[in-house]
Amino acid sequence: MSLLLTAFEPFGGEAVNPAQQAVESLAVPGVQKLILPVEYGRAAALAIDAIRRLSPCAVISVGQAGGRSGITPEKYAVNLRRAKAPDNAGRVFDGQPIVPGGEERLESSFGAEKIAGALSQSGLSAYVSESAGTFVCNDVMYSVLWHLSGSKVPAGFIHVPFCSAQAAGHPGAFTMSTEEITRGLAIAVDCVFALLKDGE
Ligand code: PCA
Repeated sequence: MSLLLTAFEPFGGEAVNPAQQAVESLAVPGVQKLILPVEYGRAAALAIDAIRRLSPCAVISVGQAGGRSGITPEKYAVNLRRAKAPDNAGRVFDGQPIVPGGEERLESSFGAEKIAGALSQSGLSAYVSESAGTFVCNDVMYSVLWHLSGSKVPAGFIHVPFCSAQAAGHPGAFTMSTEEITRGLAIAVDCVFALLKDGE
């Protein structure tokens, strides 16, 4: 059984998505990768399809949150779609639920604190985030946690900051090299494998 690691295509006019670049360059055994479109509903459906098909031992989804000053494992997803920016299919939501009647908030189950701690210890800027936003990343995080609720499969979301290649377009913003982000994801994957081992 392998761990499912998802990331996203570029969005918001950016040429790259460092989440995609880091996931694609990560070379660790036991990981299956999936790059998702930045589209409400469709991204989540593709992730859930992959979960049904692959029965992964754990799921980590990764996306970009430009402006963050480190790698941020997310603690909560909320049952809400709301963003001024359109998704890559041109759709805008202004306050609709992801799962009508679903719980308001779901908590990640992949050990956000442990991951942030391990990242910091390795010298990477990292902290736990309490909000994954209300755009497509939150949509995937909420939908995957909802799908897996009641199962023993740990899941969660990690937002990564701008990468160095995006620095010119965002003067003054915090950036990390793609290599550092990739190293961070390798650490996160290790933490989740350790969590699974502890639970055996
Ligand atoms: N970040 C966006 C969607 C895709 C991505 O990488 C978000 O934070 O919702």
